[in-house]
Amino acid sequence: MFSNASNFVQGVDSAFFIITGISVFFLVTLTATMIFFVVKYNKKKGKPAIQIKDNSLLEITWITIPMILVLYMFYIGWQGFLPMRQAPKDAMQVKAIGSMWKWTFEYAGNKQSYTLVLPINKPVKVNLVSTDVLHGFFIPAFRIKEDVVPKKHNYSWFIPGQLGDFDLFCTVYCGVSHSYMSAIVRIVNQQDYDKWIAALPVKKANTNSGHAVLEKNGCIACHSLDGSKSVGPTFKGLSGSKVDVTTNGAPRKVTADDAYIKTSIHEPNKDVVVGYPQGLMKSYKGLITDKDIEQINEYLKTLK
Ligand code: HEC
Ligand SMILES: [Cu+2]
Repeated sequence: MFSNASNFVQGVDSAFFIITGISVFFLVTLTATMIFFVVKYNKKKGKPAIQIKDNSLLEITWITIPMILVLYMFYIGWQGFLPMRQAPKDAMQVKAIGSMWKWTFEYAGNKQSYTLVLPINKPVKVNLVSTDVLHGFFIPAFRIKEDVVPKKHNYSWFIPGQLGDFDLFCTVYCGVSHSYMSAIVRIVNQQDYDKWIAALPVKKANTNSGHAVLEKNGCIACHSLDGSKSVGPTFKGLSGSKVDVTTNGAPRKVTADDAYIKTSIHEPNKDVVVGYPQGLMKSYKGLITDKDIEQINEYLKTLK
């Protein structure tokens, strides 16, 4: 249907090239005229300078022409932009969740993926959700860029027009590992898509309330539950274990009991786990209730 990677490529590119063309035209002609005048009316040639007053025709011209040009630039930009905010009602719906520092995509039927796989030539509406801070949903090849704002429902939509893998980036500096916050958008045939989505496992709902607290507060973005090393130490086996920490610059060993975990949440920089940087985790004091911390502790005890 389209020879472009998405239905927005043409509108964005023509606005870009026309505005660049007008800018280059003025840069070249104004610079050339300036150089020409500097030479032609050079003081050394002995022509005296004269004062020119009021020239209505000239003034009207230099107001009208730039105004038309600027309005024209606005018009073509607006034309490229308008369709981006009018998602078709029958578009397929996907949720893109931005969190420090990864993208997660949720499909109908509670299926979840870290690659955004989509069928070609089918309109898709991507609902943008952030679990923590401001992120930016950017697919350069599709000419799509939209803010992902916490507590606000934003969206983007497009029709993929080319098979293949495309880059998706976060454009908003969202913390230390912002540069790792990228994902792949994979455009496939309808049959391949149907096969892929059928094989994608349904996300098991974890009904544990402690787990819900960790998820709601974005802790899982930095702490894994399965033993793998992430931005912060894993939660697996943490409860009751011996942890090497640095307190006020001095190394010591502590037991990860309920009190230690509470302190780690309230004052993460007090006991810094060896091998991890200080200052990465913010204090959750006043953000998480004592009751929630109790639930976290109960849950961590189950992660053996
Ligand atoms: C931005 C990443 C990040 C987020 C989000 C984060 N943490 Fe951390 N956390 C760290 C890092 C890095 C450390 C290790 C350095 C330190 O001790 O300060 C750590 C240490 C800890 C420790 C001590 C772990 C150990 O092995 O001794 C606990 C407990 C903890 N975090 C709980 C939480 C909880 C609960 C949340 C959510 C409310 C959370 N963290 C959110 C990065 C994060
Ligand atoms: Cu981000």
